[in-house]
Amino acid sequence: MSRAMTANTAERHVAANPYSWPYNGALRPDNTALIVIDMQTDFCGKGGYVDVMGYDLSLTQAPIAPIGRLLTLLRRLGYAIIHTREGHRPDLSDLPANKRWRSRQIGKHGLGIGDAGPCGRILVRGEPGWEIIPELAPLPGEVVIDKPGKGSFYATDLEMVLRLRGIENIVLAGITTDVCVHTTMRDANDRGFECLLLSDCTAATDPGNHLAALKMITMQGGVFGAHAPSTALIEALA
Ligand code: C5J
Repeated sequence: MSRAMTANTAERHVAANPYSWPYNGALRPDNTALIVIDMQTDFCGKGGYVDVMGYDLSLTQAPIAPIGRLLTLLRRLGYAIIHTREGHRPDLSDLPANKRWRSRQIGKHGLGIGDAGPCGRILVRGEPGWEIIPELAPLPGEVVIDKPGKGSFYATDLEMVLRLRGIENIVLAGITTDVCVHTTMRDANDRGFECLLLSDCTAATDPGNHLAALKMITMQGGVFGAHAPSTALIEALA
């Protein structure tokens, strides 16, 4: 068999928008990681931050089941799984004053980040609301990145973890599409990672924002990468 034929048979592509992802067909467990972003009670659980702000919880809960199915498959196939949690130190020394002020401008009770809510202090590390929901809890050995900002690279060691594992491709899941997921995708793209955002494994607190975030990805030939439903990824891995 020629070298070209060997390379072709090893290629895998996901039917994604706006191109078959990854661009080079090099989709393997040793070079690809799934990052599950901020599936915390504060963003999708009763009494958490999103609930306190008055948004429709069913929106951010919708990705739970598809992410669960994907985790089962990718764990079995040996893909790297990384989880993130947005949150701040209990003394709030890493919480910018403007972030706290803005977080208190919405919702009936004026509660914001750092304040005591139904699930403990909102987005504070160690509090019940800050925990990843039990359905999607990390398994022992899976990396968990604690981040004080929206992007998963800012003030974390995520890039070091990815580089040390030889990761080239990043599959993005989690909430919210238009905030932490998009920021992470953009930052990963700038660092040279090949990114795929899973449209049914992500959600926003506004359905229009979710769709807009997907559309943005498709501009300029895939300006930040590509997006696809998780079924397309599952099919490519079959
Ligand atoms: C937000 C996030 N929306 N995980 N965080 O504040 O998207």
